[in-house]
Amino acid sequence: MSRRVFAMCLTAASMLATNAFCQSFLSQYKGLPYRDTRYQGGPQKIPGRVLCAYYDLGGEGVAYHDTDPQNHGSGELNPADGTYLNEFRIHEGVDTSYTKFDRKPDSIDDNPFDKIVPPRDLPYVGWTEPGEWFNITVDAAREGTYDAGFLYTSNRGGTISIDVNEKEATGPLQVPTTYDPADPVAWRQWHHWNLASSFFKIRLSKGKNILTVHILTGGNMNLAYFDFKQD
Ligand SMILES: [Ca+2]
Ligand SMILES: [Ca+2]
Repeated sequence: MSRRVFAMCLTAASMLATNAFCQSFLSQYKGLPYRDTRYQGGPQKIPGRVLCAYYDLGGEGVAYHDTDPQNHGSGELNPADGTYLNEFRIHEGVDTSYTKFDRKPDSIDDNPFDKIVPPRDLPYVGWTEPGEWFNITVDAAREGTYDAGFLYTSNRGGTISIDVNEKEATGPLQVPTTYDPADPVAWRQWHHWNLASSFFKIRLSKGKNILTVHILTGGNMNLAYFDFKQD
């Protein structure tokens, strides 16, 4: 066998191995696409908007890892009052809240220090710490590379990364800080929303893929959504 043919065989073998690895991960994964009384859309569609707060069902160690089992948003910052938004995923470890408009005396998420005004009543993942992660089952319309915009806040900067089917896909992604010393309200540094366009690109197979969002460094970020479009 010539060296070139041998190299081609090795490449083919490693592609087969990679494919087999993805298939075995997907067949063994116990998490399920998020659903509740309002959202019953199944795996989130790509191209399209993928909400972080709709991370998978399956609990700690399967669908996510969080630093503690409390949800510091639902039921804590947002008191349990029977409403959908205040009790959103209240018994899960991932910490979630939602964008609040028209609040007094200080505006919260519709504030003058937003780089972009986010959608109202949008659930998001907050209270993020290094080492935390969550999975999102998505459904890609076709095989190919997709470009993602990212709606977030980042009080102190930080890095995240994305895996596709348990394989690292992006490496560390620097999240630009949204800290603004001009804001006189200290706690509002957690609410300066920004849209990072073309934040990363990933390659997906047609159909079901599992995205894993890792908080690598920094924390203190609020993660709202990724807008995926075909690259
Ligand atoms: Ca928690
Ligand atoms: Ca957390």
